[in-house]
Amino acid sequence: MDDSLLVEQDAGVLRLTLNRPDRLNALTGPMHAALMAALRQAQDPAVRAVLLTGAGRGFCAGQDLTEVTPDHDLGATLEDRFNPLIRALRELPKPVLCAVHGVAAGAGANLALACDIVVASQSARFIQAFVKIGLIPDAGGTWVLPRLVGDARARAMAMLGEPVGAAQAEAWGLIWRVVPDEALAETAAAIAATLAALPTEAMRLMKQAFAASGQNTLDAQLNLERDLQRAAGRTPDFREGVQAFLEKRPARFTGRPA
Ligand code: T3D
Repeated sequence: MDDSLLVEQDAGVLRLTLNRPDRLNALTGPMHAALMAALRQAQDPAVRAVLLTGAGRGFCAGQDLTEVTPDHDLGATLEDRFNPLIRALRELPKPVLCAVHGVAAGAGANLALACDIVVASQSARFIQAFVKIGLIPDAGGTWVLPRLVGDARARAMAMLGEPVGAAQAEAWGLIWRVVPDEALAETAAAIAATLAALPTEAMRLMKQAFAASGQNTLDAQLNLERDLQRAAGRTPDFREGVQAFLEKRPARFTGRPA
């Protein structure tokens, strides 16, 4: 049995662990298929958050280069594997947390950056390694990098392919938070548990709003927020949130849609 992706579901969290540690979790065809199947599993209402992580000493070294033969059509790999994966992560109606330790290189870095929240250990590093093998950033890299860190840093990261350490990544806004190496697993599990207990429907609507904000004018975005907030206001979690506030108690969100 192929165990290159470990999938565990517990207490509302679907935990996905890239599991080819001897290859720094470089991504293969079977791993892509397993990731897509897991993201379909994540549509289950019992899943309220996804945690993506890697086994061994690093998060992910991108595409497995041993699969790349001289007659290989790179565009086809993107079309068939990476692009659907990045879209599935972005469009998943649940929050996706990525915990990065060690190296996140090439499409491995951009896989992490496609997630909603990225937490990294102090010794983690992000490398747009593509240029080292004559490629351009893919898996959404040329889209997400300028938006996260600005054009100047995005271009230098892509063109020089130098590692960006976790502290720098946090300071630049590439990722959410850096934690000590020994605290990563615990912190990631705690954030995932928190996400799984929050109003899932509100997070689905937030993801929709953020996805549209890149193209929208302020005016259009205000209209979209109006519509999405109207939908959020119809959920049981909104009613519970207000009720809990008035009763001065913690809210018990169910994640159920309206
Ligand atoms: O069609 C398409 O495929 C298009 C899609 C492209 C998407 C991409 O992701 S392109 C970019 C692919 N990734 C890279 O170019 C990164 C290659 N790896 C490295 O540069 C280095 O491994 C790292 C900087 C990531 C880490 O360096 P280090 O010194 O910590 O580890 P290492 O010794 O290089 O790697 C450990 C093992 O993993 C090693 O195997 P060995 O010698 O112990 O048998 C190494 O060959 C293997 N490995 C690392 N990265 C990959 C890999 N094997 C296959 N593919 C890899 N990407």
